[in-house]
Amino acid sequence: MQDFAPELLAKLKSAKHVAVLTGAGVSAESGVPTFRDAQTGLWARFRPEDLATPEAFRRDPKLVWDWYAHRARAVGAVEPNPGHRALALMQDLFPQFTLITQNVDGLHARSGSRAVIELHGNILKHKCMDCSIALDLSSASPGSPPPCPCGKSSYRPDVVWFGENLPLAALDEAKIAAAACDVFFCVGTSTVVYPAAELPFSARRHGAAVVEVNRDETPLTAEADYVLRGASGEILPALLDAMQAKA
Ligand code: BJW
Repeated sequence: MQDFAPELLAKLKSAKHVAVLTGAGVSAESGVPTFRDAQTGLWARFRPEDLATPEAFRRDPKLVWDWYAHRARAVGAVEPNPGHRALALMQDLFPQFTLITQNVDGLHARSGSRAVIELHGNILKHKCMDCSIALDLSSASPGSPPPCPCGKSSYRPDVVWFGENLPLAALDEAKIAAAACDVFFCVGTSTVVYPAAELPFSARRHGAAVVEVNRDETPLTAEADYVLRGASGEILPALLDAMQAKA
């Protein structure tokens, strides 16, 4: 069994509120590509300016729609991994537990996590580019994006692109959790995309112990109270076991 710092286990045992921020790394072991990993990340193969900005969608809606339709299909074909499942089990171990994700893949909810705060939207949902009305599409087919009944624009994936504001209620809830929690986990994120990247630093300023779970170093590493180096699909289940062994 992996060794965890006894002080970390003691903090978790007495914690009233645990908050977790996840990023693409938590879904990597399910087969969902990350964004910034050097060989396999999406941004190693595609330019975000061409695909993940409102300007890109206005310039070439079909290209962007097809790219997201392809990714949505791929997400539908994978399963949550042991990291997702450990987080779903953790939610019942604390009086308050807040799961905040930057991921758009819906895998936390599929593994049983409740009330997931999705900061960057959900790739399986769609809304109008102009009036923001939600569209119920069971799956997006490649082709041109369907027109919205408002007549002003077409549907788009309900994700947050660069230069766009995050959903206000979700961001507020995440900020409140970061300021109020006793322990803040940052799992599988490069911690470079704002405003999500600010949350662990805010948690630390408000007195939380910050735990980073990541295969690699990030801008948070030097500031984290505990660094658990490795794959989240291995570390989180091991941590859960260690917490339950201590209980
Ligand atoms: C593992 C692992 C394993 C791998 N186990 N670990 C302040 C300063 C500077 C810039 C800005 C700022 N404020 C705003 C900005 C601009 C911009 C920004 O942050 N840019 C920076 C990149 C420089 N932010 C925005 O535009 C945001 N909007 C905003 O702030 O609005 C107000 C505003 C507007 C205009 C100007 C200023 C302010 C919106 C950001 C939207 C991000 N959207 C995306 C795409 C979503 C849709 C889609 O899926 O296509 O969100 S980009 C992409 O990055 C995606 C992710 O959610 C996000 C974060 O990536 P994540 O999850 O961290 O993935 P990776 O790949 O980066 O990292 C994976 C990590 O996992 C690595 O560390 C690996 O080591 C690790 N790992 N396997 C454990 N098995």
